[in-house]
Amino acid sequence: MDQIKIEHLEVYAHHGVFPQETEKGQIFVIDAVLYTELRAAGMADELALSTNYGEVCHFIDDYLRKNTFLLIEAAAEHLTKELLLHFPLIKHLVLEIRKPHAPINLPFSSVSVKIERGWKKAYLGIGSNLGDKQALIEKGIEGLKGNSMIRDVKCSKIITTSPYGGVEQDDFLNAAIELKTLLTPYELLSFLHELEAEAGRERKVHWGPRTLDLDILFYQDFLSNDPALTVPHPDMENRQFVLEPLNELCPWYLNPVTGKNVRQMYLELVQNRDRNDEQEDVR
Ligand code: A4P
Ligand code: MG
Repeated sequence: MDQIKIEHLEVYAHHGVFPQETEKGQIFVIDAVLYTELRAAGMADELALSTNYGEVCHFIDDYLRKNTFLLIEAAAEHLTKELLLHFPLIKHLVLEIRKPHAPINLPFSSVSVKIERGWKKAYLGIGSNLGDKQALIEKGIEGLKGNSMIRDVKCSKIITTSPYGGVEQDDFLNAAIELKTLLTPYELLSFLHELEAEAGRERKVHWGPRTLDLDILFYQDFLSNDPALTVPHPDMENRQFVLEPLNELCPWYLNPVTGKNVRQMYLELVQNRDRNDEQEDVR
């Protein structure tokens, strides 16, 4: 992806673990690489289509002078988050904060931290089969949209589905959601649990009735087989209530584990179901 680079920006600020560092202050040196699309701005010769590097430099200077952190790790973490929230065309960035006058009492040229952060695309499944299902799903989606660390939320059609998994229960409403987020996979999961709790979710029966269920189906290129967070969702290939709405949002999205795209998984599931129905009819 295209880049805008900022090199050796000097900021006089007050970060550090020692009292003299926060009282007296010192020079910090910042390098940043901003990943963004520059084609449109380049073709039109139009600043409004790009990110103004002057504004970014002043934003960094202002933020690091007005806030005080013990660690440059914290300064970098918070600053990258604020930059990604404030400048919408920056997709991800690499930021290095150097401290050439750190109180080490040994000869050295600089110490630094360097981090890379950015917006990640994720797909969720959402479902409800208890209470005012439609209102609960809509409230869940509003909850996602209300989190500043989540943006570009798109929802598929909401469909009615028969219960899957063998528990006798009411029909579900299901949908799939696409979003971009600055939350890590585990932070996203914990936010989804908050939304489920707000919807009055009680965990009584495994695969049983629920006011709101939010599952992470895919999260960028993240792979995990941790039982607390398994991604991609391991049973998605068998679930029409997941694949049908997901197929509406991202038919060509590849499951990184099986190499199959969503459309292929969906068609195979429907074909198997039809074949089984025909065999049942013959018997
Ligand atoms: N967990 C692990 N991986 C994930 C992930 N990718 N996303 C853990 C979200 N959570 C994940 O989930 C149990 C634990 O799974 C969580 O603590 C989390 O850390 P839960 O929501 O508490 O319990 P559950 O929902 O009863 O179990 P499970 O296995 O998550 O069930 P599913 O997969 O959510 O399926 N039929 C229709 N038609 N429509 C439905 O929506 N849903 C289910 C439940 C059954 N049948 C259905 C539907
Ligand atoms: Mg669940």
